[in-house]
Amino acid sequence: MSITSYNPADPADLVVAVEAPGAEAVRAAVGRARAAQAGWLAAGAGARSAALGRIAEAVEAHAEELAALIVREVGKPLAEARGEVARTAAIWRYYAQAPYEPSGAVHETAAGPGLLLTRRRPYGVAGLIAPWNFPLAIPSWKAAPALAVGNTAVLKPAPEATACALRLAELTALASLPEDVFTVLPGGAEEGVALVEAADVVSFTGSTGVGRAVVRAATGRGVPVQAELGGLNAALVLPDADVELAAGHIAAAIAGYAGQKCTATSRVIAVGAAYAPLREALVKALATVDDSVCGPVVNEAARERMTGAVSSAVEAGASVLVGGRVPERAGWYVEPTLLADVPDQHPLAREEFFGPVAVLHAAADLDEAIALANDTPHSLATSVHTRSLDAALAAADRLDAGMIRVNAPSSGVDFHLPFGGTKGASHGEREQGRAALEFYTVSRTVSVLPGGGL
Ligand code: UN1
Repeated sequence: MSITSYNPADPADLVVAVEAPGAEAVRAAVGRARAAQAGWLAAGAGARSAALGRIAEAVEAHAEELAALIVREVGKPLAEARGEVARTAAIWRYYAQAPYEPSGAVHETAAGPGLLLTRRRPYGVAGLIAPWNFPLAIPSWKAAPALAVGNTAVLKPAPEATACALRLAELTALASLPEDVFTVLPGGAEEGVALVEAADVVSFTGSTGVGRAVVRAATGRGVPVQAELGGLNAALVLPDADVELAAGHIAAAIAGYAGQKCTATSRVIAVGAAYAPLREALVKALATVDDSVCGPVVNEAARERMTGAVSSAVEAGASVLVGGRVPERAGWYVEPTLLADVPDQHPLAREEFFGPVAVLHAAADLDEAIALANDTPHSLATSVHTRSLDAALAAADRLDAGMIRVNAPSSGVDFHLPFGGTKGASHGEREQGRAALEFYTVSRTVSVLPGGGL
């Protein structure tokens, strides 16, 4: 089987074609990574810190080339692609400091002299499965913390982002990362399954269905696993909000990179008198979104799924406030679209579609808005737009979401803070920030008692 990726803006442009290596090659790569792990850990904090810092420098030195590759391979608009490259360098630089972080604590004994210590140790080989929508940042925010604390890592990228992942591996080699410390193996389902069956700790980002299977497989082996799955994210707009500002943020969260972020907004909930002005401002903002913000969706199947859901919602009684057509041009483009009156149980109101489409709801008051926002199986990021500190704090308290962003788009992530959702959106320990360092290590308790404790 061969793994191919095509340019979403120009589907005739083949970006890369490689033979899928197969399950045996995955097991062999994990074996080499396992053999390399002891040396990588023993090299010490200084060597690991320096290597991660050099990767940050290599990413920065190739920034424009990497941004162009992201644009070509996964259709991300250039400004966002540049942002992702900058974020990628920042992630490696941030985790370059992590090897020097304390790895445990000293405790008092319950009785008598002695030294009680906790010390966090790496598991061995981290198996990483990454999606295509952040083709450098997500592999990096999984790999960098894993490596910082002394694991080695094997990454299986999404087929659609194969070239970006292979380039990242080349840059780590250019940065003199020792061999077999970070391996990229392109592949599909067979390679993914083999990796989950062989790794010592597993981190997955992708669809809910595949993610659940990964969690089951890793848990069945007794291996720690984290999974970032779908998000169905709401934006709440209160009557006191600056409507123009809110509409700008929300339009960016709906249509930025064609809505292909697990943090994108797909449900807009207008409270009371906010409804009419917000609808008008949002229609205007979405109508003026262009290719520099939205771009194509990743492939034909993604476009068919999105446009099919929109027409079925319209057949079920929804009205199109803006967008809704398929542009007549090459590439997998979908118009930024806002719908109203989508029946509650329609898939567009309940499932993640990964397209620049959102549904507008009305709520009588903040309570109803929060109830509507919480009525979803995947709560990742919710934005709240208001000038009232009380309302913002009440919403932050009562919204059932992993991330609550006040007067900001639901998308956009602080790479040094924990990242993840509630309910079906995430499984296991948070990604990013210090949480990731915990995830990739296990605590050991060491008791040192003088004289054998006698
Ligand atoms: C962002 O909003 O900048 O797969 C990042 C995703 C998320 C990352 C979102 N894990 O879309």
